[in-house]
Amino acid sequence: MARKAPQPERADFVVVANRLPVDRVVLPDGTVDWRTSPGGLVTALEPVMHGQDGAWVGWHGAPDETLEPFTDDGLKLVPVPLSTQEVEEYYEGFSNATLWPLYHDGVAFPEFHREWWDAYLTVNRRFAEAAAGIADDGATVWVQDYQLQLVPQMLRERRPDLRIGFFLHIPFPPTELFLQLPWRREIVAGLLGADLIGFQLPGGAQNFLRLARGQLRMDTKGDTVRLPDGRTARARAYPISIDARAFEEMAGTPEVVQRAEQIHADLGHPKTVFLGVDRLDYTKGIKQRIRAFGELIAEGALDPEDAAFVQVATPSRERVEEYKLLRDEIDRLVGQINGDTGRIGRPPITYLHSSFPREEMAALYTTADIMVVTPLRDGMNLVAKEFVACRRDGDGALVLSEFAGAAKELKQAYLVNPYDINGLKASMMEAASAPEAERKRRMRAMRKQVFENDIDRWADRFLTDLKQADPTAEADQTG
Ligand code: ADQ
Repeated sequence: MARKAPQPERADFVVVANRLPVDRVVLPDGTVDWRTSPGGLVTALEPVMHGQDGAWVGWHGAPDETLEPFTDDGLKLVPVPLSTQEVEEYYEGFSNATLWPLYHDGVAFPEFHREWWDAYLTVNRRFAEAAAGIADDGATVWVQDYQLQLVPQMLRERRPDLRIGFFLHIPFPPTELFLQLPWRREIVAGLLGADLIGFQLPGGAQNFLRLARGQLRMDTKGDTVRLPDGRTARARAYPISIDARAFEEMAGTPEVVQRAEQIHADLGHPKTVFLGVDRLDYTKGIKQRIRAFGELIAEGALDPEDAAFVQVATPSRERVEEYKLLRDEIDRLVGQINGDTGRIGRPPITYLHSSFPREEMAALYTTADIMVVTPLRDGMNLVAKEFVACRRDGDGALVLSEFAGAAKELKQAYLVNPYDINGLKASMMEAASAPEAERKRRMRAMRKQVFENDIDRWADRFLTDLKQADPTAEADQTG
């Protein structure tokens, strides 16, 4: 159980993210406790956070509630309060109905509302103040993701002594799209408050540098922006990854191996199991892949006796309109395909709208013959890497969208354009009929990539560069 202490001291290393890495749980006796939510970022930063005085600034997940900072398992946690209206306007509104669709190539229509922007400003300021309050003299602060793009500048104004890094987990869009944003200059200036701005891919960094030049008339040279106050900021790519060894180990435990066999038996031992795993999000191309599979069944290219598709979709952002619509559309599509082509005890698609423990995910990855990852646009896509890490048998094929950041690394996947349904169908069939030696050759290369470039390497590369970004740096932030 977590140990707690009141009011934490100041910290040398501070992470600022929309959410704290803990979830509140109510114990059987009614007392409230906090449990670390399992996520790649928390795992990656744990050694850094515990190796020195680490703190994490973020919302604790419940609106209209102000909590005092507390310590959980040696980690200082600084909860930032959000009102119900701020959750609607800053989080569901500006973050998830303006920035999220705009940054994902406009695959849904971004909405622009001035009140949402005002809330984004207010909440970013609150996060910056919380970070300024907990960071020790000369500390390193690492700000995460699209919800907090103004924090670097706001923090720099309050605390010029800090070394500030920023990492964007989602794509940074082409300038033509970004320029639609009425507050485009403010966002670029907000990010330029950081010493180092990290993107998933070099293309994102280049888009950003072009905007710094074009919108704010900054001097840039290579990946470096020279600011009027004499500072420099660098924009570079740091493709994120997973704790590959932890996934591999988990997949090898007797419980997971047995569970994988059970899932296969429950599906009726089909010859080919296709798998999709995503947050239920319109950027993930879930409809496209289900439609492709449905057509392959309807045309007789695949037989429901031999082939099954398992689609797991975690409920996500359920109060945002686009997500409600998407859920209905997928319900309808799956129902239609199963209704039209299924037989008793053999629905071609098993659709699960829920979240599962990591062990269950590892069992699913182990059961699958073909993992189908078809986002229309995705910063990276960790599911693809988790699948690869779990394949201790060196077998299994990955069908991967060329519009996922992961496609730049997992080049031996069956790369597809998810808008091209015929192409997607052809690639799914090619993967399903590939000889074992071919599948294993591809998987070997992908496993090498994922294991050599794991989450520790990602954090280490970013923090090493951040340390160099400030010539006055002394502290060792890499652990
Ligand atoms: P996401 O859009 O959430 O992340 P992704 O990278 O695939 O996408 O990560 C999803 C995570 O959720 C994975 O770890 C996966 O195992 C887990 N998950 C999915 N469905 C689940 C289920 N039903 N039950 C339990 N767990 C489930 C954003 C960006 C990505 C980027 C990451 C990290 O959109 O492009 O890769 O951040 O930077």
